[in-house]
Amino acid sequence: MAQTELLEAYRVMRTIRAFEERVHEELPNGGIPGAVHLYAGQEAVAAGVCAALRESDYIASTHRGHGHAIAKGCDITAMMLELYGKAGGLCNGKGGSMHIADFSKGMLGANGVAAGGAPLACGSALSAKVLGRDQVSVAFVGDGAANQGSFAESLTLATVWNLPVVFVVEDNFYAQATGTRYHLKGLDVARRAEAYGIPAATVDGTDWFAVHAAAEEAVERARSGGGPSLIECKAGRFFGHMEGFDQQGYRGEGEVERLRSEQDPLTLFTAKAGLAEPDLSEVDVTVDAAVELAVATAKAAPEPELSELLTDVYVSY
Ligand SMILES: Cc1ncc(C[n+]2csc(CCOP(=O)(O)OP(=O)(O)O)c2C)c(N)n1
Ligand SMILES: [Mg+2]
Repeated sequence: MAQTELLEAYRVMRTIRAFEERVHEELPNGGIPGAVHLYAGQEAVAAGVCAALRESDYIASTHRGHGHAIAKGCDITAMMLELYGKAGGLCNGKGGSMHIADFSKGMLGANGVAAGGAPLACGSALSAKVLGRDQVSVAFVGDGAANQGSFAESLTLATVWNLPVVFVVEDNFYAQATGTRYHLKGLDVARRAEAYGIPAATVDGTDWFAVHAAAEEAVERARSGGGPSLIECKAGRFFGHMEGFDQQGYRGEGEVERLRSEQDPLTLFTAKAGLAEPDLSEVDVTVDAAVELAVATAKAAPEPELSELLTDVYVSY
């Protein structure tokens, strides 16, 4: 694989990590309204999948959407402005963390509705099919969300309409505080794909190379008319379910420390990728500066104008 591609994968994952760690630091200080779910620990999934996509392809995200947005190319300053609810945010400060969207990058939105992205991705995939465009849609879905009826319905639609869609199930071992061995009986979601007659793979979600290889295959299948696929990626989250509201008493002792020391997607990536230390350091410096700038810009930015309160809505009052 080309060095430039590997360095770009590192830049994306490193950006997600720095963004999330910084948001975690900022949250107790106030200023970021609304619910925030952090993606640290799962970086290789967003980065590995989106590296297999074109800018014109679509993704539909989850409530834990910062990583997907960054990997699809959203501007991190505009994202940070959005988190702070400020003017100039990607959604004019009206969406916040859970509703970040940027159609110009094919990012159809984070989503407060568990499994809400799956039917949306079917919709964008159907539009691409009807219009004869070779765009692929990806739906990111959590392990808990995979139990939603809309996920099953989306798999049905995608199958019978042979849609160019890839369902990426992110098993981070919990749905809020409920472990997958309770709500999934410990079974892989990928096994359900057989019932729909679609190809599926279960991969280590901390391994960018494994995720990327599975994504390339599924995206190529979708783009060439081969229909939907399902990829299940297993990777634990480093933070609680939601910032400020999770004491994580359901975690095993030392679980998070173990994830950070043994299952860190960035460490695992650099150990395999063989990139030169100076190149990695240069990315680190650039990324950290960009995240600092994003936070400073967001803090200093004005609130949206009061006159904009009722714009960007479907009905007029
Ligand atoms: C339809 C719906 N039901 C319930 C909720 C409340 N809720 C928010 S996140 C969450 C758990 C989601 O778990 P999972 O899909 O595994 O995603 P993760 O938080 O682990 O990334 C639930 C039940 C919701 N947002 N939407
Ligand atoms: Mg989960």
